[in-house]
Amino acid sequence: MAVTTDIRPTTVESPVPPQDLSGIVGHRFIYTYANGWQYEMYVKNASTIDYRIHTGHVGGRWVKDQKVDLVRLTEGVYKVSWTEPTGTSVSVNVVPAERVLHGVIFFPHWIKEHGERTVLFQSDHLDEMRAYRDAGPTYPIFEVPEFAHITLFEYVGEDDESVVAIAPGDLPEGWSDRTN
Ligand code: FER
Repeated sequence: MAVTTDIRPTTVESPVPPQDLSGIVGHRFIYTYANGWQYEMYVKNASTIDYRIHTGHVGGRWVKDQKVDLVRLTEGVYKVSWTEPTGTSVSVNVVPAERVLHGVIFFPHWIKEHGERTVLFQSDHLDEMRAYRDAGPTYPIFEVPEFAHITLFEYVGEDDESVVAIAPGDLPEGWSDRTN
């Protein structure tokens, strides 16, 4: 039986379980959270994502070259975590084989009040986002913990700048609704 024989508890001497990220690196996936928000993530390499937000509180926002912490927790279970220049923190657990994902978004209070300020191509507005972050208010944090269903999961290759290259609003009608 395939049980947990190769999963050893982590220790100070051996802190990280075996890491094989090939099941998520180089993949693009589109998913819809239970609250209806539709997102797209491209894991460009083991430390970088590009993404687009198709609908939701900050629908229309898109980002390239966000640095992330990516780990494999166990066979087929991945966790992607990062903090945005806006001050938003995100941690997403992804189980591709089950087409399931769970994300927790921690928005600073100013984004709850003024999400529209972040609806742009962030890479062209990094200093502006940091200025908003520093102006706040940060608290109370707006936490959004939601499951999502992965509607599309595909291998597109690593470090391909053409995968996420245009704004969500400039894609053909219905583009993000393609499933597999
Ligand atoms: C996600 C949840 C939130 C995600 C990105 C965010 C790419 C980004 C939030 C923000 O900065 O507005 O699943 O995946």
